[in-house]
Amino acid sequence: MNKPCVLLTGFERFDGEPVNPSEEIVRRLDGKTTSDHVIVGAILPVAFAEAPQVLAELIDRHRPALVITLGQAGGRAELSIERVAINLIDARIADNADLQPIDVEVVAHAPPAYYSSLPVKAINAELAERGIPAALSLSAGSFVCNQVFYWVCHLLSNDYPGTRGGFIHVPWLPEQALRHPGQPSLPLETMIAGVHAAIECSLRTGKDLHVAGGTTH
Ligand code: PCA
Repeated sequence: MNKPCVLLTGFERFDGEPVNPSEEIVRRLDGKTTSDHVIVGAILPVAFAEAPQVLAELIDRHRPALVITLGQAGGRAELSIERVAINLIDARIADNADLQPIDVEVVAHAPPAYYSSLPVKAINAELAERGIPAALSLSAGSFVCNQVFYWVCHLLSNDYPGTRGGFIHVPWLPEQALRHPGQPSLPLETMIAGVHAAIECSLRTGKDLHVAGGTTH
């Protein structure tokens, strides 16, 4: 029998960047086995019209036990474990297909938001223990990453209720940050170790930790 799989997605480059760190991480982890699961890596287009379709096909084809989607969040200093996907698209820039939707829903007649079904606090604690910069985040923005995060939650809760999924934003790579003076970055190896640890933690953890992780502002 085939091993169960983890679907790990990244995004292609966008916004004039020479690379997308999420793509680099996925390429390096694709095909690896962890906790008796095979990691299936895939790269999504930074395109509102196509990304949800590509994602839905991947989930339908692979029937993963876990879905972790990654994207670049330039300017953030840590791996950002996203908690909330919102049913809103408000694109600050055009996507790679030159679309710039403003104030439209991700999915019409669907809930305003979903929570990640990953054990976000356990992941955050695990990364802290390993010395990998990580933080919980309450917003994945209102661009293609939030759209894909929302679709992951929407598809899994409606069609695959036994499958957990969520989104992790990753900082720029050091070579990207050189073009953005004063901005933070993380080495690729650190991010790969962090995403790998997040996968293992998600497969191993049942109920998430009950520890404070909120913010006051
Ligand atoms: N980051 C963008 C879209 C693709 C990516 O890697 C975002 O945060 O929406």
